[in-house]
Amino acid sequence: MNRREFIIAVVLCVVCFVLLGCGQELQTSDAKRPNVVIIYGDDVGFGDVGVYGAKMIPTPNIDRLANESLMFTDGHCTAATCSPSRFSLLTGVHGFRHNIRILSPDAPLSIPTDILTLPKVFKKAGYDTAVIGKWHLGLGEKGKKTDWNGEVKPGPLEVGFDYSFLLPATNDRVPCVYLENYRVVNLDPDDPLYVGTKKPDDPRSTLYPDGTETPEAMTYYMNTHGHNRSVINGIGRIGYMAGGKAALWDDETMADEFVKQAKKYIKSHKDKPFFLYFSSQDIHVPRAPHPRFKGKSELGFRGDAMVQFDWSTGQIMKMLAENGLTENTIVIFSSDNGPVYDDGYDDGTTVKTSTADNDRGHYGAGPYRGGKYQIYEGGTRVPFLIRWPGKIKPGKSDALVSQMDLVASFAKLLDVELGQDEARDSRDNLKAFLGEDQDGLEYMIEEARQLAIRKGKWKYVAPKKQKKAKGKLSGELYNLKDDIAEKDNVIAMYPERAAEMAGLLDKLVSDGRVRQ
Ligand code: NG6
Ligand code: CA
Repeated sequence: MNRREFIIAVVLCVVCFVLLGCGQELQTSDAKRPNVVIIYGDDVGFGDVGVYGAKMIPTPNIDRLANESLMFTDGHCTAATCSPSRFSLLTGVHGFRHNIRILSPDAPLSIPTDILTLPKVFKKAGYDTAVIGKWHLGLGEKGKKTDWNGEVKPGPLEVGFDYSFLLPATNDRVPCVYLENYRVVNLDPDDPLYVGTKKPDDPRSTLYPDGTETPEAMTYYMNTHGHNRSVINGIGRIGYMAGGKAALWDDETMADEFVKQAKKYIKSHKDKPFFLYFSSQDIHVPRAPHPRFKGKSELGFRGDAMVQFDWSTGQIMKMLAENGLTENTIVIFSSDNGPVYDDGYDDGTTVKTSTADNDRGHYGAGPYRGGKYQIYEGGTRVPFLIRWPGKIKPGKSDALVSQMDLVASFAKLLDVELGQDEARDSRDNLKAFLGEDQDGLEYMIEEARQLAIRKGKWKYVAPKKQKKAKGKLSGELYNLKDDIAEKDNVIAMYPERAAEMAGLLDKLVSDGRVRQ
């Protein structure tokens, strides 16, 4: 080899070395960036899943997922109703700080577009992000009428998602159409869509029966108190809608539609890290499972909808496997709030969520008190599973964990820096999520129409409005270690403990942040 050849050989070696090195670095950073899929149920209670105690609803797919997951027994959504709960899941900020209540059908986008969100954390780490399913966080600009016939925005795409395929509000609210990114799917411009709380009168649009005037239009099943405005597909809904006939969803194939969309998304993103927030409408009212699930539980529509949700979960797991993504995907399974009985729809559900008045042997909230809307454990303690093959050892964890902390914990996992004022109620609880810490949070706020705080074995429930009569503290105090069903309010026995808990809650509220 002459000198020139020698130099070329050395240069080639260096180039190869650098290229190989870079390749390796890319590989390691990709391995450090697992896909993340959140499979989210609507109103699925702690006791609605087989592994958590359900006997009358078969959930083989979720049970299989649970056997491969870390299964939390004290895992919480952030509030006992949907909009505040999802707001916090996606922002890491308590709903009460932004006055988030259950949103109306035509509510504007509730998440400020200039704050950090869970999908934005993923975007910062180079992920592609998508939401498929229920949204219920509002769409459109505050103070402006949303143009359902044009571009519906701002929405998910303004808060960090690259793609969205939505059920805009809830399945018991208008509009009963799907929204893909900014557009209503299959909308006929000659049949303009109206969405609102007042009766529509545009003569160009299809009108739907008003259930308060023509209850006989509600042929699917009868419904009452506020659910009987626009009757669509034989089911009364909250709010008024006109037009959009060609775009109407079919309630019985909604699960199939979301699964189909998720399948498409996973397949087309299998070569790049992605975050998919798969948000099922099951098992929220009106429960209208596909006929193939009818009678598959012993509990009527509610149980059958849960069987359908179990099927959806199984389909997602299958899609991941078929695309070779099982190993490098974190799957989180949970729910947005605790269980509820018929919620205004006469759907024959005979299951009550309170442990006191159950009459068929199914406990939607498992051994816990209350359910959806309520401050007791049944309101926010929900099924919570995390699977990450090879990284998270399957088993059970009693650590206290909250969906609130996913923002900060994923930021930690993905080396994304959190500003001091970003996601300020979200704490890094990664070790508990990975099964490396058996205790989890030292304390945690629970949110319903009132607030509560958990710390160790104690739970203090603040009254809806703090009444400090003659210096005496009101509210409730429970010792969850001895009394998981919150039957005995022991505030009179432990006034100092209650005062300490109330003080901590007050401080966290007035500080405007939970993360220190
Ligand atoms: C309530 C509805 C209920 C449900 C809930 C929202 C009535 C009487 N009840 O106001 O049916 O839609 O809002 O549920 O209108 S959630 O899971 O999205 O929070
Ligand atoms: Ca819900």
